[in-house]
Amino acid sequence: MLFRLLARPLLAGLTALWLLFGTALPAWAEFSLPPLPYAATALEPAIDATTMTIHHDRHHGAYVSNLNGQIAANPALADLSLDALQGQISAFPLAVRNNGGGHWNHSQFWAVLAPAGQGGTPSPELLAAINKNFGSLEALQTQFNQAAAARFGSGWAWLIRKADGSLAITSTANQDNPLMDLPGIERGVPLLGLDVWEHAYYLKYQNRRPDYIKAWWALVNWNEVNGRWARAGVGA
Ligand code: MN3
Repeated sequence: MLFRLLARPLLAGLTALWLLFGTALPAWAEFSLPPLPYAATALEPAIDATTMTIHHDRHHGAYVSNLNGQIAANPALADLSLDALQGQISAFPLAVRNNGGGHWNHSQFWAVLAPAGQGGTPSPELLAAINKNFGSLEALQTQFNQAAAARFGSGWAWLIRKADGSLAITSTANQDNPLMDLPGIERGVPLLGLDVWEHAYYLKYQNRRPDYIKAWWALVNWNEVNGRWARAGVGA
């Protein structure tokens, strides 16, 4: 009699727990789209609000949902952070590489930008490294712009900190990035990455990629880049 009295609430309790954890567990492991850290209009006029909204909500949003769509077929994804995934990307199929890279790259892209005049300047430590490796900030920008303009088709230009502590400029195709363990990629910790996919600029600049690159420099969030530089050497 006692068992019969307890059985029903016990079963109900277990069912509730199963509903709670059984459905919540996959959700914890999923990747999520970070909100823009500023209004979509905040980077105007260099980057217009329509481009920002479509780029963030639809393009970045699609990388996140497509990456989550790969978890069932690649359960190891559920145990990896987005950062850790990049360094193990060669173990996964192309869809994970494209969408996992797209998610990482765009998450950094929003973070390294700020409204014009609000991004600060390179820290004395970073500027010393820039001067040592490139001669000047202007020389870095010239080399970066060349890498961004010369990337054929879709991809990214990057300022990276290499394992030996030096700075370098490199570029990657599609949604690859310098963290990926792939042949042909110059590896390092990305400090600043520029999206040169046409979806990043075409509405306003059409085929004038160099004009977009030039305008973009005014939006660089050096405060964020300084932090990435400071953290990149830790434990290296
Ligand atoms: Mn993009």
